[in-house]
Formats: sequence, C-alpha cells, structure tokens
Amino acid sequence: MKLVLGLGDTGLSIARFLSKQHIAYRLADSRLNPPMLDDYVEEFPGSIPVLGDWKQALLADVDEVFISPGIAQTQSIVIWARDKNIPVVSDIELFSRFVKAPVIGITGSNGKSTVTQLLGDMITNSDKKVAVGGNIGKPALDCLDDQIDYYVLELSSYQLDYTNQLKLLTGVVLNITPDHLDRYDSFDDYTDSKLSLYRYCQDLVVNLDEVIVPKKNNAKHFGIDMPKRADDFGTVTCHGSCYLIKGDDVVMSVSEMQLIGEHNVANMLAALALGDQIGLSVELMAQSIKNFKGLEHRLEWVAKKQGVDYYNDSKATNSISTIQALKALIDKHENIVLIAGGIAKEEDYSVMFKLIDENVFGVVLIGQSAADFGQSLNRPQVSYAQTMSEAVNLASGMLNDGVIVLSPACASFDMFANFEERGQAFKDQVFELS
Ligand code: UMA
Ligand code: ADP
Repeated sequence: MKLVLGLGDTGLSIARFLSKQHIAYRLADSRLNPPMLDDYVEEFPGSIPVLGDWKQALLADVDEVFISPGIAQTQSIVIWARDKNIPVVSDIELFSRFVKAPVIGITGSNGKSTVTQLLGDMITNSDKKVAVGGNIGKPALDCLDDQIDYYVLELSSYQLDYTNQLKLLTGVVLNITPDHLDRYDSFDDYTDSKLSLYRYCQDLVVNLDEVIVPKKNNAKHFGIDMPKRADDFGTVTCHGSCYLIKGDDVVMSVSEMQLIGEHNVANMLAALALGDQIGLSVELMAQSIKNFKGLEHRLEWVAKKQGVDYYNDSKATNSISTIQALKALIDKHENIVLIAGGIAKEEDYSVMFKLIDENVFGVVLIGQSAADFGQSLNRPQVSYAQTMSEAVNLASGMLNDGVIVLSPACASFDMFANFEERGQAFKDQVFELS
C-alpha cells in the first residue's frame, strides 16, 4: 500500500498515475478542504481521502509515501514515516522511474520558469516533441507520454528534498540567493538542496557568475563575461551594442530580445547552453529567443497610460528579483514608482532598500510588511495602501512620465490567493485607469 500526501496538483497527479498503474494507495491531506478535493471526487467517485490532522494510522501497511512538495520535512507524518524506515518520495522520483525520453532539470532561486519555458520553445522550434512541467505548474507525472522526445522540468528545492533518484540528461542551478528560509534550518541547507540537482545530471550547465555554485571543468559554462572556451556562452559589447555569443561567434544582438534586464540576458544564456548541450541548432534557438515574449507576471509590460509605462512583476517574491527588476528599469527610465510589500521573506532586504533610496522616486507599500519596509526607506516619497486598486491609484498620482512597477519582493498570501491573483488585480486596475 502506498500513501499519497497532499491533495493539490501534485497529489491529484500521483493518484491519477497510481490508479492507471493499478497500484493501491491511500490519500490524505491535513486540511479539511484541500484545493483539489472536488476534482478528485469527480475523477475517482467512491474514493474517499482522509482529511484532517495527520494520524499514525495512515502509515498502516504502507511501504512507500509519495509526498507533495508543500508538506515540510518537519511535519509529524514525515517524521513518523522516517522513524519506521518508510521511504518518503517526491512525484519527481516516481516520474523518473517510468519516464523513457531524456529529461532536462532546471532549478535556482529565480528565473526557473523563464528558462524552462524558453528551452521548451527552443525544442519545439527544432521540430521535436517536448513536455514542459514540474514546479512551473503541470505536475511531472501528468506530462508522461510515449510520444515525447524531451521533458523539461522546473524543479523546486522542495521537490529536490524528497528526491533521491533521478536521471537527468543535463541540468542547471541558475543561481542561489536566500528564499524559502522558513523551510530550512540555514541558508547552507537551502543551498545543498539546490545543488543536489547536479548529482543526477549526466552533463552539467554552470553559471560562472554564481559564486556559490562549484565550477566544474566538464560542464558547459555561461556567464555575462566573454566566454573563455569555444563551446561556452557569454556576451560581448562592441561599439556600444551588446551581443550574445558562443565562444567567439555572435549568436544575436541583445537588442533583438523582447525581455529587458541583465538577469534576462543570463536566463537566455542558460537556455542556450542547455539547448546546445542537447544538440539544438544555435540559429533556431536564437529565433526562439527573438520570439519569446516572457511569462505573465515576470516584469511584464502591461500598458502605457498618460505617458507612464506599467509593469507587472508580481512573481518577484524575494528581494533579488525586485532588485533585478529595478536595475532593468533604471537603465531605461528616470522616474520610477514601485509598489511593493506582502509577506516578507526571512532575508536581508538592506541592498534592496539602498537601491530604492538611490533610484526610486516614489513607493506605495501594501500588505503585512508595509510598516517595516516604510521605516527602512529614507529618500523616496512613501504612501501606504490597503488594496491593490488604492495602490495603483496612489502610484499613478505620483508621476506624469516614467514607469510604475508592481514588484513586491514578498509573498502574496496576506492579500491574495497567489502571485497570479495579485498580478491580475494590478493589471485590472491599470486597465481601468483613463
Ligand atoms: N498540505 C497539507 N499539509 C501541509 C501543507 C500542504 O496537507 O502542511 C496539502 C495542502 O492542503 C494541499 C496540498 O498539500 O492540498 C498542496 O500541495 P502543495 O503545497 O505541494 O501544492 P501543489 O498543488 O501540489 O503544487 C505543487 C507546487 N507547490 C509547492 O511547492 C508549494 C507547485 O509550485 C507546482 O506547480 C505543483 O506542485 C506542480 O509540480 C508552486 C510553488 O509555489 C507554483 N512552488 C514554490 C515556488 O515556486 O516558490 C516552491
Ligand atoms: P522562478 O520560476 O525561479 O520563480 P521566474 O522566471 O518565474 O523564476 O521569475 C521570478 C521572478 O524573478 C520575476 O520577478 C523575474 O523577473 C525575476 N527573475 C527572473 N530571472 C531572474 C534571474 N536570473 N535573477 C534574478 N531575478 C530573476
């Protein structure tokens, strides 16, 4: 008997998969009304999940636990299972046991979804069948299909924590900066979780600009500087224009990218390096980059209203992502108003506050962290809002030209269901402005 823990997207995908394989399982969730309850009951009429506080009895006759990534290792059910030497395994490891085509794994603190989606586009553009999934949204097990040539999986540290076996053709740890520290004893533990991805890779892609990631000679490298080796990716600036290059060869001009910011240049280089490692044509990959509009809620241009450009960067849930958004916008605009705040992460925000003090004209603060953030800022004009509509209205009153960006540097759960709902609320309000 297997035990499936969690009835969100992952739990439902595991239940579906085990049912198809005719493997007996019990499904449990510690909440009384988990997100996928209705879907589960509709798909498996007659099956009843066990809801409410974890009980030891859930483990009776169980030889393996399949767990959703949102359930922390400190939860009693995980501790009980491990005390009884019952393996606690992610959906990713289960997927890996059954997958036939090569898998590419992408992790990191920021940029995972952007690189995952772009690499998926590059593979499609090369006339191969690709499935893109994992932490980006579609659970890995729901992607399994015999027709697929490549799987591109975004992997979170939570998923990696419960993974001990996985076969990746290639993979990358894009960057490592503090995030999710409520789930880890220390930043070192979080780093180890991210770096564990390399244990499963046949070939590796390494970011030369990420000091924490150990450099390996047998890896393909990328970084913002000029590459030292013919097969690595980087950039060069010539007569004021910046180019993406492989070795000494120009791939394309950065001005042909639709995304802005140096962080996105790094993301493009990472996707190029991964694609090159699996044999995609550099020319076709460059075409995919030129066509790539980016993902919703990631420094997404929304509209220009009364001379002001509005950007939705709701996915910025930590300080480094907001720092990168501001740096990208500072390069192009003199007047910036930032809408930020929410549930702050356990990290040091001082670099972000300094950047705001030096470069941002006005700030509108929302959510739980508003008062703390306000006290840490000295220079810009600061206002406080209770709702997103109030925040957008206050921000638009501060500027006649320039840019207003929602880049919260915080999680959204104090005011919204998730970052998508927060970004949508921002966009709806922007569209309502005259
Ligand atoms: N649950 C409990 N007890 C708990 C915690 C959760 O029973 O203490 C139950 C919840 O009631 C719920 C289920 O577990 O029914 C939810 O499981 P989950 O939180 O693991 O969420 P899923 O719906 O399965 O979605 C997960 C990822 N969520 C998390 O890692 C928190 C999704 O990433 C991912 O897209 C999906 O699997 C498919 O692979 C989301 C995410 O926020 C986008 N990820 C984090 C991030 O990107 O920062 C890591
Ligand atoms: P993830 O899937 O790792 O959360 P996303 O591609 O969804 O990454 O982007 C999340 C946030 O991080 C967005 O605000 C985006 O603008 C920002 N971001 C994207 N790439 C990087 C990067 N390489 N470094 C820092 N921030 C980034």
